[in-house]
Amino acid sequence: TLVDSLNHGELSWAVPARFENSVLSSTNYKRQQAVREATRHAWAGYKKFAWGKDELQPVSQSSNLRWGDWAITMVDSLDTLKMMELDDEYTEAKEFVRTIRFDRSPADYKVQLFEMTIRALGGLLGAYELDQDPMLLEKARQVGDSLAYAFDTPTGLPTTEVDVNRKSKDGKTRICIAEAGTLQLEFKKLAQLTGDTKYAKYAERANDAIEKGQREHKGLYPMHINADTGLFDISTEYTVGAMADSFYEYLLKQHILHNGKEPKFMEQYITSSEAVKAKLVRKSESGFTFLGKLRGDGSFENEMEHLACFYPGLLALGAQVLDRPQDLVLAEELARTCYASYAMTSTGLGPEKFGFKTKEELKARSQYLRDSNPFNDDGMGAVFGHYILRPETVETLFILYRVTGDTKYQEWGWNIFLAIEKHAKVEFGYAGVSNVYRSDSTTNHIDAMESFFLAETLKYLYLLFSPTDVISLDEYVFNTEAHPFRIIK
Ligand code: DMJ
Repeated sequence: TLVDSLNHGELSWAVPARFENSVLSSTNYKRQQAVREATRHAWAGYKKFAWGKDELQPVSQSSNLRWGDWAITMVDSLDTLKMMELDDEYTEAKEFVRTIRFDRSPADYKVQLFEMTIRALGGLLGAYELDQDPMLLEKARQVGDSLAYAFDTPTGLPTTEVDVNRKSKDGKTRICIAEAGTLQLEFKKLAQLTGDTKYAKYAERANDAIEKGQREHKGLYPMHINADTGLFDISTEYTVGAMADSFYEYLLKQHILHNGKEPKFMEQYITSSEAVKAKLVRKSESGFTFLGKLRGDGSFENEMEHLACFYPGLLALGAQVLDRPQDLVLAEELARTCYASYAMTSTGLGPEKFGFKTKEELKARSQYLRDSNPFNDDGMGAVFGHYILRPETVETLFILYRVTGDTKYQEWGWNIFLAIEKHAKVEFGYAGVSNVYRSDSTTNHIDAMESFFLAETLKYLYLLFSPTDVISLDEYVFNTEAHPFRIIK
């Protein structure tokens, strides 16, 4: 295979002239190209069995319309294809996107505001930033207009869904904070690029409503808020994992997007990161620093979600932008833990959720639990053992590499890429893995290739091996789906 050849040094891509004087070594160039080949393979599977549909189902070699029939894998992949100079693939994708009407849902589904903001609106804006084709911005505006019905609430916080065909909000008004706080980058960028301030107002009203909500812990936000009343549901949990994650991310990233011109976001980010450090960071008995969950009853869960592995990258970015060296120390410790969650398994892939046990707890476990749920000598083991091609750990490795220049992050990323090639690659595309401890079977696949695999996982891996001026962090900020937005200077 390609990767075997690479490991044995058999492939001899010539390093192109434009990279000759860069810090890109030939090893990095080969690795970067291997990721590009993987992207081509994922795309070819999508093209063959899911062209124009939302997602490829690579095991059954079929497709789905899970997101409302907006060809979401294609829209989410545009800037990845562009960045990797997969020109034929990019051109054919763009021609198809030109035909999509984002003012309706052909499948007549209610579309999810959060997902379509980060994937569809974010994807079109990211591609527009790299390409400047007005068609892409027009499509982004169409998505923005369709999603905007969700903001028709007394507080300006959105509902969870939109009925695009009936032009109305839909779904629940008890929303999670990730839904409330992961639209600001996209709608503000749309406002800047179109010159239409109404889009920025949607973002600001949602920000204001969150700020007004009463909270128990300074800097930490309960998981749910009510879009009708603006009240937080204070009985819920506190986490930087599922349902909360990108809310925290966008505090810092709004500050970056505006090039530091809106200091309130910096203050909110600093307050939140201090609270996260005080309340959610713990160290395991064997010395692994991790991010757990504070439950409503005040107890603490010694488990970390794969999703929370974006947080070390966020801390590293904040450390650089806001000159907070202590945050970088913590970011590196947490990144080591996230990487260890991959390295501990027999596939080299990281589980959806992992946890820590003390020596005492390990001893007390029954034989059944020991067999079915392995924990290693460090007391670390999977809680949910599947891997669905998620990006957060490689995202963190990419940012840490850019911030520190430490090549260990490239080595870790390469090991993860090799594990993906070995265990997630199928004949047409890539599939999730149902048990990261099972390396022996071909029946170990989940029949889904999520669009974030192309949008994020492969993109961050590619950038990890690229020269640092390819999508420089001085010029761009990534939305939570890895779409690059130019910093507004
Ligand atoms: C992506 O859609 C985004 O990264 C989001 O912030 C979290 N979930 C997935 C990837 O795991």
